[in-house]
Amino acid sequence: SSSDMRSVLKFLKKNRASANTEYYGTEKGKNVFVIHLESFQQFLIDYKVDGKTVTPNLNKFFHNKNTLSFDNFYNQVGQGKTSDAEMMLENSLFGLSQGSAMTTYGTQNTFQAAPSILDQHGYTTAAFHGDVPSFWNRDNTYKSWGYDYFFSSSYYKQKAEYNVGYGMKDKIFFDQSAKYLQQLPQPFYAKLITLTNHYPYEIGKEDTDFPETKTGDKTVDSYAQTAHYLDQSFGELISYLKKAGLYKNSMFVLYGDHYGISNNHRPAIAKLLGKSKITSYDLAQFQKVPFMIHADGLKGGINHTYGGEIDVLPTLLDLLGIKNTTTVQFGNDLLSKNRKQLVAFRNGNFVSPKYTKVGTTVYDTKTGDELKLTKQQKTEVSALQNHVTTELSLSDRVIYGDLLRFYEPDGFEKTNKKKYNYKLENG
Ligand code: GP9
Ligand code: MN
Repeated sequence: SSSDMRSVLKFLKKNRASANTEYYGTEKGKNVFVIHLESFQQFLIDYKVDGKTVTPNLNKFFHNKNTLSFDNFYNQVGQGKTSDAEMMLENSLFGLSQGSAMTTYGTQNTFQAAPSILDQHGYTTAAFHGDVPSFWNRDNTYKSWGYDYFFSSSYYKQKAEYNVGYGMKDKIFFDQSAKYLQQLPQPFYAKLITLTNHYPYEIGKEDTDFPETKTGDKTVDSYAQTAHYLDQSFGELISYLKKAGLYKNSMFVLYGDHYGISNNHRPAIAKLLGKSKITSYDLAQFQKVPFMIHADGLKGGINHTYGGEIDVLPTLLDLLGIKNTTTVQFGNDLLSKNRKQLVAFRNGNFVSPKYTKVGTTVYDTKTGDELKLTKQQKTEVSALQNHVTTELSLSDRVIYGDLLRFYEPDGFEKTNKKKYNYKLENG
């Protein structure tokens, strides 16, 4: 009801971190590229297999002086995997504790999503993905989010050898996306969702000369190969964009959506990380994914703030100088100096700079040691737990109750889903 909406707004207002004046609006008016690195984990950055670098292009990006690189950034997805990541990134709402919010609520609900917000600030918005449009109910959800365009598999020239796994190979996908990107009116917001680095990490001999890892776990060992392929694809995309004159006037946002190697592979994870055994603490830390923002002239560096996917939207809007204090967002600007550094996982576990909580066990985040809590520590941990539980349940209420239909903030117009049609006119 609308009174539920009031409790949500009260919570958000109390917890809102202020923007960092050093960064606010510095990227105003630039094109925005959001590059979704499928199943890509942070440990791959600067990682080597048999002395060979897995991701040379992404590493270079990570260490570039104009890239803000976050090294304590966690994925927060649940069962909705990619779709949960998309929900968090573009709405700053959590996925649900079960299933996928895009699938169940994407068609009907009212949203205050990134594409709608940016559209109202003069942006053209487009999503690109080399799979069928119905996967994760994207075709309907993107209308609710206000995407002007959705380029899915039928927009791309197809050949049998262009596909592997779920859809188009990333190199072919980026190559063909480049020609659409060049035609988009600027400024634009373009999200490109890659696919090749997806379980079961299939890749043909013709597409890789990179060595497998040697954990002996079949589902794990080709992961570095598809990650390497994704890295090469990214390198190619950047060179297309430079050629097309789209590089300098754009802000690039790169993120890994979720883990590639699940918790069922502890012995293999131990081998990859060079550890003798893997604890629940290690598995929680293994949920780190890359988050990088690059733009010409941006003051970059490696940033150690603790955050996650829920925090992306306010961060981007602040960089673009777009007011976002009235729209509903559960995250907080990663560049803010007074943000609460607390990362909620969908199951209620969490990580803060001091504590990593998994089930009922609490670890010291710095050392990984299991803690026997003092009275003082107990109080701190339960305050954090309380915050996590509250934000997850309030976000759930927004989605279950479609609460955003009751709230029209200043400076934001309700999305008109009927305006959008992603069907190709002639087949
Ligand atoms: C398919 C894709 C995969 O279109 O985005 O989603 P995932 O299995 O990673 O959730
Ligand atoms: Mn995914």
